[in-house]
Amino acid sequence: MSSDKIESVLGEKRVFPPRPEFVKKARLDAKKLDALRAAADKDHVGFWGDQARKNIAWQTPFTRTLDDSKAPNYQWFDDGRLNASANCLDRHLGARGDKIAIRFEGEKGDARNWTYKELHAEVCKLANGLLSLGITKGDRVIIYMPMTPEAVIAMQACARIGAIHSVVFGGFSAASLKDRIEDTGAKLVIAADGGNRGGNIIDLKKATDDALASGGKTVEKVIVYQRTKHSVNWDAKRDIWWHDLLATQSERCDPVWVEAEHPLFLLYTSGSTGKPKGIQHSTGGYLLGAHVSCQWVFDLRDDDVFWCTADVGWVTGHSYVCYGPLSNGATILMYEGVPTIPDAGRFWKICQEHGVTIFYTAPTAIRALMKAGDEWPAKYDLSKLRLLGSVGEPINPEAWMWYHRVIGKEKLPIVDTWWQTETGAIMMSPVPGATPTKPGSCTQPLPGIAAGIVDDSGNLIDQLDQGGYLVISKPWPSMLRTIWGDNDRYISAYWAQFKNKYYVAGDSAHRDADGYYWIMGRIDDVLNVAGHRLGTMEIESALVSHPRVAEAAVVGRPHDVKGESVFAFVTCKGPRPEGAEADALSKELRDHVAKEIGAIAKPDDIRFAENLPKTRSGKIMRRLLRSIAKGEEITQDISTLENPGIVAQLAGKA
Ligand code: 6R9
Repeated sequence: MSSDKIESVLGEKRVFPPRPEFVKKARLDAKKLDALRAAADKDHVGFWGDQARKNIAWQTPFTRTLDDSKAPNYQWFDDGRLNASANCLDRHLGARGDKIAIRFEGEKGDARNWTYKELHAEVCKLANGLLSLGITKGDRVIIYMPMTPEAVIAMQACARIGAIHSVVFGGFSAASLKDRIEDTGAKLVIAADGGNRGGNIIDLKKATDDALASGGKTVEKVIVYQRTKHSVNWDAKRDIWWHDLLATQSERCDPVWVEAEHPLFLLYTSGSTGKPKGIQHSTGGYLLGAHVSCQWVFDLRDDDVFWCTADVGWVTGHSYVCYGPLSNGATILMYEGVPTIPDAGRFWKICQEHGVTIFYTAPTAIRALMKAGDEWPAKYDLSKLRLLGSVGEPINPEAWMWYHRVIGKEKLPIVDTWWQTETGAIMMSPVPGATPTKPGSCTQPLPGIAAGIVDDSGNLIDQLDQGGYLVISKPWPSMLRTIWGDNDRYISAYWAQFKNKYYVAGDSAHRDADGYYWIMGRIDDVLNVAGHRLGTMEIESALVSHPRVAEAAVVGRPHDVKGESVFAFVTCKGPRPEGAEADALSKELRDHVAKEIGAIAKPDDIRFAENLPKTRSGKIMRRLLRSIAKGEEITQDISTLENPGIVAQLAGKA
């Protein structure tokens, strides 16, 4: 975290109280929110038990709310049974069967709506198709799809039969896909031929073929949804067209009732060490978190059109495209492509044409749209919007104010929501009818979320404006249950630092005089590039797997749109490349990282040096590299460096 960033948010004094027009109709006003908080403070477990009974349709009601006997492997509602897909679909068929569940628009402008009845029928057909291929409860299924309704249908179909889905973001490479297939031991991949993005076809089928050619031997079948209709290779023994499979299936498929703790999905995310971790979420607790946070944070109501722009490959797409809004019977909008096709007005045009009322996106998108100019939103009627949201990284006050002024016309509440893949649902956020907002602060924890800030020794910090580790001190229903196949890593990554007393989020934060939280960013070696989490180690290993690379160190560099960009320092086997050779190798290494991980991880800058700056004990001095990447004058003490002469070379001055 740079000191100038801390300065800029500490200096932020503007406060925006909820507007009376909003409060009047809001699900929660300050009084109701206080009552929820008081109930949770009085009886944390009882509070969540009540919420679970009130909000979730149980096939078998639970009698035990929290089992903490194996802490920190907490279990919630564990003797209850339910089905996530029945909660998202079947329970709306009576009152909302003909209501639109999904409004879809493709990048090329094609559009289609799905009612709850239609969505239910399609999910049942696919679920029956999965059963016909021998997929049953507990089997893992990889989903590798573009942002079309079929991605949601695939997730719901897995949930319906108790199969555990793991969605892999379509921007990840074949190599990343293969790693995830192997770690989950998936039997089946549901892919598409391709998706439309940025005017190009993303060839998902080819990536799937490549992944399976190099490994992933547990996969028996690949279901291919035909989207782009480009020609693809076909393995008749393994591949099945989605439309062929569904053609003969019944529109009825009874949900498989699963225990509340049955894993609903695995989702891979980057940590500070090693390969991405398979975050395991439960069915009951997860669904409860996604469900109630939609009501509390988004004030979600029956006549809303809710657009969360996240891809279903990220947790935000799981909780706020798929499970949260659908379990509430809302209408969601899904858009396949990028915000700039055919021009920078696309998002605003979609808002106008589909009557979007709630818009939830990431600061990186807000900054990009802000940069494109105020004339784009000015062209469209945004008067249906009533609530704006932000997620994925700290939103800088400048971007917040633009969002407020230009999109919100100084009237709409903005909810800056802090949470993580691991937390399953929003943890801290303003409640729009109750919480005054401050640009750059995610304000306060939601009811039933016990957040705190601790120092290096694990003592809670009460003083204001003193930064520390952001922790959660009580279990909550939508928390991750473990890391798939590696419970030791679950404990060491999230709990061990303070002797299993706190969940350690990996972010630093401080609190102001009103008890508002200000997230300062990651304290581990995780970068946040355009809202995507990337481990520096992952990118370093990708670089080192190239034959010319001897050693690599990756750091983040502040970037005005992406938040952070990837900056790599590389030493080569043989002489240090210079001039045209260095340029050619840079390009090759960037492509290599795209192949190993995905285009989102490509370094923006690569600098070659004969050596990396190391302490005498052999540790790479990342702090120094971060300063160099920023182009700062080096004022740090480099006397402990083994090779001080290297600094000029790293800085590009020798
Ligand atoms: C939901 C999601 C989690 C990390 C998290 C933090 C950063 C997310 C934020 C935020 C400040 C916010 N983050 N929301 N930082 N303010 N409103 O993004 O999950 O991809 O797992 O990333 O993102 O650093 O630790 P995930």
